[in-house]
Amino acid sequence: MALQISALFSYIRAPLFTGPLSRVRADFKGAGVKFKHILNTGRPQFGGKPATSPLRGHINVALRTEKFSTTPTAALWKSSQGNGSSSPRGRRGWLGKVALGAALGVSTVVVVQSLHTGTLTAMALKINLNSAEGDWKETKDFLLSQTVNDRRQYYRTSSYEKLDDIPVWTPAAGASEQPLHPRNEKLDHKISLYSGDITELEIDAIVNAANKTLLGGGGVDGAIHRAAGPMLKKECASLHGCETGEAKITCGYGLPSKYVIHTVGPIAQGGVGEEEKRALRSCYKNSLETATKNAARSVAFPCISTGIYGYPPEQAVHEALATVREYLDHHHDKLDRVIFCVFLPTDKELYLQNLPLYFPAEATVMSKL
Ligand code: AR6
Repeated sequence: MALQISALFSYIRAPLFTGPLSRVRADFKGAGVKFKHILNTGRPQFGGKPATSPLRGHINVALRTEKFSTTPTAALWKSSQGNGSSSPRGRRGWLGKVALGAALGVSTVVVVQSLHTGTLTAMALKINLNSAEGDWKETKDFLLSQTVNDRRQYYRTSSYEKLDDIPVWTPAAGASEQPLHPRNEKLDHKISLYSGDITELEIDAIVNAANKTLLGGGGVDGAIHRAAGPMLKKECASLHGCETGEAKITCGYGLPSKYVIHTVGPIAQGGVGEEEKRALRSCYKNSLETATKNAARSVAFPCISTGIYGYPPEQAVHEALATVREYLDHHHDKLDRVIFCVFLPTDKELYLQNLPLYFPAEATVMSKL
């Protein structure tokens, strides 16, 4: 018992309902009703709503408030008493521990979750995603070994979007412009257009529009690093940078996304030539290849290079859509979903206009009558 209590003390530092575990999120999907109930304690919210202004490239994700000042220390608890909870004694033990947890300022959710198979006896690993201390490799191995459900307690974002809740884009028949690619029905249900903050997507991999250092920056890069926490920069530092058009993968750490694929878009402030076009296409292709090599089946892209790097978005959209289309034609069995994540209303419009050219609906047969 002494060990149990000391384990509890060393495990729990955060007061009741703070830290990432403060979020008790219940998604009830049944009878067509969905509740997303988030218990929060008034800690600063992680903004991330898409900008409504058409201003480009200077989305001040950096202004979004820093968050999660508490230190969540996670642990793996091992059961030593089998499933003692089914006996009356076990049930008393449970209740006692839940009460003890509450008295100690421990989230009841944590206690119940930790004790569901028996008594606390050991801490196998401490995870602190708010600190740069600690071994990123161990942290990564631990997080990647978790199920999505188990990983949720480590998210540092204030909310997350499940893959199943991200609508699939369906082409409307009768597009006014002639498609640039033939229809491929194997690609139905594989494309989404998501308007919002990429850091909130609970998918296999999100793509980061990074710079060659891979050590963070502004725009979407800054947002991803802030949301993932300092371990991401530690792993990035081990990668020794990335060339334009290349892609490298890391763990997502405090992000709902399992992986981050970092790619470096071309700087196009001096205009777009063949070299910039090729580099932008390489970003998309290499990111998709990196995803499939790592068995990531759902991938989200921001509009690479179209912010700080100045690539005209009305040109970039074609490179993005053409490359994804070509890749999916050859590898549709390796990917379940490719999500184009737009942050600006103007980008959403561009994608809505151009998606039917690359992912057309079945041709409508015109009646002769
Ligand atoms: N979620 C989704 N998209 C976003 C988000 C977000 N949270 N925040 C911005 N965007 P940019 P770049 C969109 O400037 O042009 C960094 O400093 C934004 O609206 O982030 O490739 C790097 O370190 C735009 O559509 O990336 C590099 O130095 C898109 O993300 C440099 O910027 C890309 O804009 C890279 O510049």
